[in-house]
Order: sequence, then C-alpha cells, then structure tokens
Amino acid sequence: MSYKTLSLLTLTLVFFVAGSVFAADRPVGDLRECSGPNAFHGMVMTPDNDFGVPGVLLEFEGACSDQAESDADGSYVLDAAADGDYIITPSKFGDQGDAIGPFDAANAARFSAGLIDLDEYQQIAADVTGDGNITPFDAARILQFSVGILDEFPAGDWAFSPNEAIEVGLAGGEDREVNFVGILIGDVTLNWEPSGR
Ligand SMILES: [Ca+2]
Ligand SMILES: [Ca+2]
Repeated sequence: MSYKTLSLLTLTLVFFVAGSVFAADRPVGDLRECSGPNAFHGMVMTPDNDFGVPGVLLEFEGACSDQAESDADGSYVLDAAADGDYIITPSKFGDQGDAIGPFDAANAARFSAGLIDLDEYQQIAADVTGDGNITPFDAARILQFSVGILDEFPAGDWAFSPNEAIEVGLAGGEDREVNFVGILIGDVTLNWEPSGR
C-alpha cells in the first residue's frame, strides 16, 4: 500500500468518525426542535380538490426548524412554532398506485403536437423530464413508466403548488393556514386517488 493510499484511507476514516460523532449529537428528523406560541395548519389536496394527499412531508425552515406529515385526509398541523419567518417545503415519494398509464402518455403526446390543451396542473404532471417543456420524449418516458421499464422520472415523483411557501411575520399565538396542491408527476389525466378508497 502506497503512502498516498494510506493517507487517503486515514483521511476517509477521520471524516467517517467525525461524521458519526456529529450525527449522534442531533436527534434524527428533528434538527432544532421548535418551541413557541404559534402554529401552522393546512391541507394538501389533489388538483381537482377531491382528495387529500397523505404522507406528504412538510419541512419548516426559518425561525426554527421542524417537520410535519399530512394525515390520511391530507391535513397537517405544526405546533409550537417560534415567532418569525418560515419557508415551508412539501415533498412526497412513491404512492403512484395505478394512476399512470398509456392514456397519460397519449395526452402528453397530443399536447406536444398541439392537438389538446392541458391546464397548469396537467402540464406540471406531463413534464416528467422536468425541463420546462412537454415533448414526445416526456410522452415516451410516461409510457415506459406505465409498462414498468422506467422506475422513476427525472422530475421526481410528486410536485406541489406552490413548491415552497414563504410565510413571514408569524407572531402572537397565531395559527396560520397554509395549503398546497399535490400533483403526481406523470399522471397527466389527474386521476390519482389515495390507496384504500
Ligand atoms: Ca419535458
Ligand atoms: Ca392518469
């Protein structure tokens, strides 16, 4: 083993040990626990407002950092928020069910050819490559996903509107309502429903 390799190994080991110590100092999933008189609450709903979207992680960063998860009905609550400003960022992975099929691919292709219109949420769902354009390539990716050739889209699993909410001036025991729309990437027809219905 060369001196150079040994140095690299030592350095890697030092970082590994230092990283473990650092990680052990912080409780997982609750970096700086919030403590304050305020609260946030709200809903994450499907674009047509028919269903709540469960299992959405909402990360609060700002005056303090914390996170909440949406319940089966799409509602969430974050208690004990300190006075100040926040950025709220929703995210969700998987749970596509059987909502992504050949018809979604067909609609993306038809839109890219100028044959049909899509509303703003349908367009977000159709741009599975996440490049801001809806092209036959998006349609091809959706078709690949629907037949199991593709496991995930470059644009991710879910998108949200807004993709982050900026909330300023939380104070005085306030309970502020902040709502989101959850859009399943690839589900151009927007027919996703929560499982078990
Ligand atoms: Ca695209
Ligand atoms: Ca669909």
